[in-house]
Amino acid sequence: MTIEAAIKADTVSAADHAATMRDYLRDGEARAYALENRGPIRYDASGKLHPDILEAYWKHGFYVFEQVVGPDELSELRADVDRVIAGAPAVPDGDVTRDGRPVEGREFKKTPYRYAKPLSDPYGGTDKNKGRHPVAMTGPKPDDDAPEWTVQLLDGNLHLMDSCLRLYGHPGLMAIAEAINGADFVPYNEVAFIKEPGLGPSIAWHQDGTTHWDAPDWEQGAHGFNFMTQLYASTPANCVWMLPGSHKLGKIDIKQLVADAGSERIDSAVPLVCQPGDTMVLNRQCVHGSFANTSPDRRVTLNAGFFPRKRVVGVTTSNLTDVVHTYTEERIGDRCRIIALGIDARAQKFPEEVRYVYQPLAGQEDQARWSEETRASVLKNYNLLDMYI
Ligand SMILES: O=C(O)CCC(=O)C(=O)O
Repeated sequence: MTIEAAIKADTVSAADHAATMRDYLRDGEARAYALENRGPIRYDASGKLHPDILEAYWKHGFYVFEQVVGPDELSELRADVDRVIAGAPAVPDGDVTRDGRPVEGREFKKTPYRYAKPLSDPYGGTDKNKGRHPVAMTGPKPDDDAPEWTVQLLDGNLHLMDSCLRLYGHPGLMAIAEAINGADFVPYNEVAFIKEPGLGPSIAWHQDGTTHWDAPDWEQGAHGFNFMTQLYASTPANCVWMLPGSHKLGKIDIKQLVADAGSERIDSAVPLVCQPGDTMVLNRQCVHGSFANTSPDRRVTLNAGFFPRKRVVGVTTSNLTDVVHTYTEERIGDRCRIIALGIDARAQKFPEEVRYVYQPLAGQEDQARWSEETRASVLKNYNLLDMYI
């Protein structure tokens, strides 16, 4: 059987999948580095994000900010992620961890853990996630010693991991959010994508955003963006891929892209290659996705999304589990307090940094001090107020 036939029959081995991807990965990486949309966070004379960066972001739909996270902070983030994964049930809804301890995270109303079968595609070709993943990716056969389930996502980074709350309030990242979405930017959600070597599932090609595609004032930034901070190297084989410029094109026929390419390796896409400690910004309207991780390298990506406030106020919509919400001023205000809490948590740990002033809550800093009291009263279960557009 040829590799392509085996892929169709879903009997391809992990090794053969990796071999089939090789040329596509190499060519895509060269295209990615040719785009000239990466470098450290830079500001103009007035302290705002440098306009050249914004221009490159809006042109391509993503930008890689290099070395946002230094070595000590990176170690803390990695240790926190490892601690949370070690406390996860060995199987979905199980009572014990992989090493037989009682599971952790039960104090949170929303389960922190999402699972997938190793190397599978949990969403492609299904109506999950509001049907936004129209085509299934190849699900290679994992090695015989693979576990039955792998943790693919952590939900609620900020109440699970103090290091993530501190990263959230990073002044450079806040300045980027302001430059892209306006000074009154509002949060989306914070999740961690986990792609273990030989286990990490695909996230089939999709565009995020569900509410504003047909709006008369739809534009390239209508559904906001995600920060994606990389705790390990984000390589062509394990990383998110995207189609440059696709955030400007409205809803795209992904089935057609795959048909044109003759495989899931769609033409002209680029891998979002990053070093550990880099944070990239990805426009949620871009076509993007990731392949089954048949590489030997782990990827852990901390997502934190933000929207322009005007795109959220008064919107009635359902979240990914189909519960309907209206984003009132009060609800948005409550969710935005987490931004202020993150800024304060960061300022306490890194007093030498210039703390970011979040304009909608300027002057109210005393009402969002980070403490054990606000951990319980403000942060815990904050993600029940996540907003989805
Ligand atoms: O990290 C990944 O593999 C997928 C991320 C993604 O699709 C998203 O954040 O929308």
